[in-house]
Amino acid sequence: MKTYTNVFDLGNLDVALKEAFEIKKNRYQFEQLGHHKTCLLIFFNNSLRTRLSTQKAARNLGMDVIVLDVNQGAWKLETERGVVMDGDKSEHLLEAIPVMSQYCDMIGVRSFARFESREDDYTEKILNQFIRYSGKPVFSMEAATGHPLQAFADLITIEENKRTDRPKVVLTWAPHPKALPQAVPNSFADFMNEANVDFVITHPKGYELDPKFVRGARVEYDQRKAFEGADFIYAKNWSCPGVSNPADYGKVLLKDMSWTVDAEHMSWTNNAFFMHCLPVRRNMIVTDDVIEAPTSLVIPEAANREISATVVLKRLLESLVQ
Ligand code: AN0
Ligand code: CP
Repeated sequence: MKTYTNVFDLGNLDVALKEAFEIKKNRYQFEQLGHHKTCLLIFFNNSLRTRLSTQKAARNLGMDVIVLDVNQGAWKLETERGVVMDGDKSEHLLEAIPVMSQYCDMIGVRSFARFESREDDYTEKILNQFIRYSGKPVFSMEAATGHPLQAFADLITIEENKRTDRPKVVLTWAPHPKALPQAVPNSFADFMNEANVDFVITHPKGYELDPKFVRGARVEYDQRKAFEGADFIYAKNWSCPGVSNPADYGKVLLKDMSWTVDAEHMSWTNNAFFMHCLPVRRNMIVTDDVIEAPTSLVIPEAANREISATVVLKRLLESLVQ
């Protein structure tokens, strides 16, 4: 595996899950693999879980880790080619990427959607420049349109907790005061569409996700109908993906609090587990009682971020020695 940006990079998901459970039994069993290798993690945006779990994963594999917060201490980076750089940006990404790649063997990139241009975000302009100009294995730590390390951890968590062979998994939109990316729901849909689950997406009209990720999934606009019989509720806010109206891309179209996941919502389900990638705004996305209930999986999900990252970084390391 040379890059990790979506579910298809993992190949067979059953094999990937098996590898994840083997690693979970002993997460240090491949610590020789990363000896004298360096993993560089580049953050254009904030992070708690990704920052910690990916460093832990790299160390499980015996790698050294360098973390760079681009906005704290590095030169301000220009990302557009052709710009006369007479403003506040001192360095261009086109030099910064090959320079950074001199000091490492693989690169993780966190670069959220900027909401300036739907096309730039949906063509993954920043992430693809890293893939093209670094000459090193590159993995997404949440880029503009996907968060595959999160979605893989979510799949592991569902596999560990499912009570039937083919559980019903519901991705539900929930309200949030700020415009958030579509990366998490996109990748969750990307993975659930390839997993052995009955997958349903529910959201208000106007919040349709990109067809590239929805594929054949059932979309149910009635949240109550969607929740009926659910085994897993996966809540997330996302801003308008601009599928039917590109002018609305990245906008908050509504903050309808009737979509907040509360005990009544959960009573419509098959005693479902509650999931969220975190960070979560309580009593916007989910009420205190639901996130604190024994059926809440938010902490095991976060714990599985170390496991998904260990599998992915191990496979990238293996690509170096081939
Ligand atoms: C980010 C998002 O919604 O994509 C990160 C989630 C892992 N969330 C926030 O910025 C609050
Ligand atoms: N879930 C997740 O990726 O969290 P962070 O933004 O804190 O890394």
